[in-house]
Amino acid sequence: MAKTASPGLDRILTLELVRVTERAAVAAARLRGRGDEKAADQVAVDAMRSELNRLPIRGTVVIGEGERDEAPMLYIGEEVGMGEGPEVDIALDPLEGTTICAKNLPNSLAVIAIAEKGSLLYAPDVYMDKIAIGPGYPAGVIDIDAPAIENLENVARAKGVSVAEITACILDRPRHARLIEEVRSTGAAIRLIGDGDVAGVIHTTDPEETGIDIYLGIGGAPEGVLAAAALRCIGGQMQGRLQLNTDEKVARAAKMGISDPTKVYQMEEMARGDVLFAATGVTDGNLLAGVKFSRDYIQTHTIVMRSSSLTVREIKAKHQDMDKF
Ligand code: VTB
Repeated sequence: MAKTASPGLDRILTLELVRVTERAAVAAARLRGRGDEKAADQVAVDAMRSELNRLPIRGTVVIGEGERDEAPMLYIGEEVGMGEGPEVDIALDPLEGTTICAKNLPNSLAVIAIAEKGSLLYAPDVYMDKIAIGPGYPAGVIDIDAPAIENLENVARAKGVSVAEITACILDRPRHARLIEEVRSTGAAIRLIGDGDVAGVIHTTDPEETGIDIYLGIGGAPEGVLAAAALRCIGGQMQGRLQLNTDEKVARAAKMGISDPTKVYQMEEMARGDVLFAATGVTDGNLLAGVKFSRDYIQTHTIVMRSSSLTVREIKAKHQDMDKF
């Protein structure tokens, strides 16, 4: 009988990913609000790694905790998984928003994306300029090279509202002073976030729920690839440009195969082919609830999705085998 194999990654992996981010999120959540970013990150890394190593994959971390010499675990190039099964690229951030978690503020997440080998942008840990919107817009509404005013006007027009009804999400950083001024001059509103721009980009996919229409500004490049992977699965548009503003950064990027330091990457160039993405809330957020600890169980809230089918699942899980966490 003919096999009805689905193209791309084995879809069974989709649900397996949930366990990976759930476990990292629970570990980090135990350290919410303790003011210790490093400790929260470390427990999330340990938990994610041990769960990843139970997956039937031959995985390579391509976006991880850092270069091999600066990250003892989940470093870029580390091989994870059981060592059998498909060869995959992995982008991960066991605790996206370490400071948010340490302060117990909204929207810290445990996130992971898996793609076929060679399908994710091998981005160095530098900054990336980003622009993103959610699904439902015609192609070409955003352009990273256009002034923010133009992008906001185009998004408002396509949405059928005035610019004053648009909200942009921007990282609260001194480097964004001019951008913030420009956006405000249009009458648009801004959600200034302290950290967590993976969540910021994902939030553009559900403006009614999150109040965010567009993501703008400069954040981490690894977070850019993770956000692009997520948008590939929900739909939306995103562009990114690495900020390779020193010779040293240009050289580092070149080592990772990036020959044009000023290239604008489209979402599909940052995460190609079949992509799986999962995120579990660590602290409460606009789209995902944080981990809840009660006497008899631990509750987690995860979003898990796959680009080839554009299926988005939300999984609320009650874990009663608490000693395992
Ligand atoms: C953002 C944010 C992350 O890094 O990417 C940011 O989303 C960029 O770096 O949560 P700066 O903090 O230097 O601006 C994080 O804050 C941490 O990785």
